[in-house]
Amino acid sequence: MKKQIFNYAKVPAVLIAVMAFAASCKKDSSLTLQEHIRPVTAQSSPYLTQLFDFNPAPGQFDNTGLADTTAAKSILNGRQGLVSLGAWGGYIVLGFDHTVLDVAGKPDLIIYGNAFIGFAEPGVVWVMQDSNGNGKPDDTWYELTGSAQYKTGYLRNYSVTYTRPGCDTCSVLWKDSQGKTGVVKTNIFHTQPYFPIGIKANSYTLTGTLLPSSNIDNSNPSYITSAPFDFGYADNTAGGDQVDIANAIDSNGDRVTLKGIDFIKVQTGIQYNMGWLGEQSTEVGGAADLSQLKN
Ligand SMILES: [Ca+2]
Ligand SMILES: [Ca+2]
Ligand SMILES: [Ca+2]
Repeated sequence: MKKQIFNYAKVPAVLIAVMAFAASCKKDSSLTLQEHIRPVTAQSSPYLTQLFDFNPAPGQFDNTGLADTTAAKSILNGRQGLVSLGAWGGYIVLGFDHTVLDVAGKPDLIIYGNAFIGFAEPGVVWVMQDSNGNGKPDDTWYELTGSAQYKTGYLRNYSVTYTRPGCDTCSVLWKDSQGKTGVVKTNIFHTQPYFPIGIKANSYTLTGTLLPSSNIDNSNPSYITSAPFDFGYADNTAGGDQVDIANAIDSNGDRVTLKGIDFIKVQTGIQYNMGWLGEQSTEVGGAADLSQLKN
């Protein structure tokens, strides 16, 4: 007997259209119910619109106009500003006015910084869905993995405690969760306190992911250079860094699937003293939803 093969060419076009519409309705309703997707509207901005938290690590720009709340707000609604996050672990938490969807096979976000050739200061990018739909970043952070994940010196669930120094111009001592100690070294170019004046306790602890410092070349101490990672980090390459929501991982390093995200956190990823250039410190100049960005 001749085997029957379903031939789409014989199905009326109108029936195919009805089938496609039914499939898309089913998909859309499941997104809305399960993911609290906030759709793009005519008023939506491609850029960040909300600042939720700014918690810098000590650094040479702390307590200056490059690392205060005004600087943190300057990166909203476009690309006019810049904020410095200080040494390892300093971070900023920001939000969009809509859910940034994961477009399959494409990067979804661009994070602007001030990196240039030979001077990357890579920051780890974290993303969060507003799973409980309350408009606040009180859900689960997922790291966006990049090319450093499997390199020696990469560490998740890492933390550093910074201690208030004995004088305003003294270097800031740190101790990490591995028992290692060091200083965020003060320099002659920036003579204000490096320990954030907003911190009232005598020490504070930051937690996140440590990136390896293996791309840093200190063979010429008068000009230490920092080459970028291949992909996946903020303040890594000139012109901004594109990252993909599909690269989200959980605290075990396993991939997770997110339909979209509402909040991002950028966090300085490397602990390193760059000599007269000061500490490695990620700068953020804003971010945008690539699918909404007009050329
Ligand atoms: Ca994507
Ligand atoms: Ca929430
Ligand atoms: Ca920088």
